[in-house]
Amino acid sequence: MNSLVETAAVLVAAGKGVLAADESVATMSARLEKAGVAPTEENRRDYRELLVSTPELAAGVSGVILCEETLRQRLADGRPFPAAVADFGMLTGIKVDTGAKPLPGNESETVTEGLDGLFPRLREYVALGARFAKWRGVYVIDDQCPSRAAVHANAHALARYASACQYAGLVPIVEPEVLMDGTHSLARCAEVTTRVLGAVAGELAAFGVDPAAMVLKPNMVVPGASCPEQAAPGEIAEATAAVLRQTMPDDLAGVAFLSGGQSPEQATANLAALQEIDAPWPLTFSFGRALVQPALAAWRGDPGRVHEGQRALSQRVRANSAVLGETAAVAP
Ligand code: 5MM
Repeated sequence: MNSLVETAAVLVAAGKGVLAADESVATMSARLEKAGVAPTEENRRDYRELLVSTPELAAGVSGVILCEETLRQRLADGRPFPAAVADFGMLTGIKVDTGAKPLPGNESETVTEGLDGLFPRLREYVALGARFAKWRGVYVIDDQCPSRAAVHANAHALARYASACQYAGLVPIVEPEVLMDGTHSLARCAEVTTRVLGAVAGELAAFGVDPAAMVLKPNMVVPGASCPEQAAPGEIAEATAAVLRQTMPDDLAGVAFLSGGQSPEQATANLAALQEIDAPWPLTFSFGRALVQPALAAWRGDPGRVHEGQRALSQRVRANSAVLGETAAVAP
């Protein structure tokens, strides 16, 4: 087995998922401000230190995705974040896109940028200790969207990114996110997610990306957040698995779902229902908000409340890890 295939298998090992702590500086600053914390570089660092140093985090987390700012920061004890994450028994990931930007001609939609100069950046991230990477394409659902242009442009970028990662020695997490915003039905989300994942799979194949050395990070197939008819976890799991089976190759290393704005409890319930589905790949989590929101709310920037923040993160990680079954002894 080559090392990228092994690393991808570690990321989706039984009982474990990925912690997405890679909010860009702008997003993280906004979330800190909302929680009443000054949006300074030091506070962003303190918050990420709280997360990665949570006791026993590695029991349920295989890898932590960081943004570039955190990748270059140090813990209070002087260790660079990638070295500390490795010491804690996890792999370091790095968000390498530079954000979803308006798509000229289709301004209500976005294309994710960051391909210019990507390969040398990836080589540098490897030197800094990263073992995997992440790139997120974003798709909106309404009567007109997503357009063919948005579906094609984002699939193309995701595939170029994933190919560059594998050449640079990083496992790519490929994240096409169909947003939950809107009144659309479960069936409409399934139809759009099928189009999006089908296009992504086609571009990945065209660029020669090895499915066994990558992890897909899709949305679960859910009704729009404002749809009057919501769905039970069993329906969501069935719809999600049907879309994945229709679009993804059997030799994909694994699927690690984003939470997409679901409450922490909803995301866990849906992940649990997905475990009941017969699928050729491990199905795990790569949640951001559904893991860290309770931690941020408990910490509130108070150095005296670090343990409360870590306890809140620990609870969410354990809840999700528990639905995944036995933890396998796979070394990072
Ligand atoms: C943690 O947030 C990630 C970075 O977002 P921005 O670039 O917008 O700051 C984001 O890609 C995240 O990993 C995914 O959206 C999944 O997070 P959720 O909260 O949907 O599980």
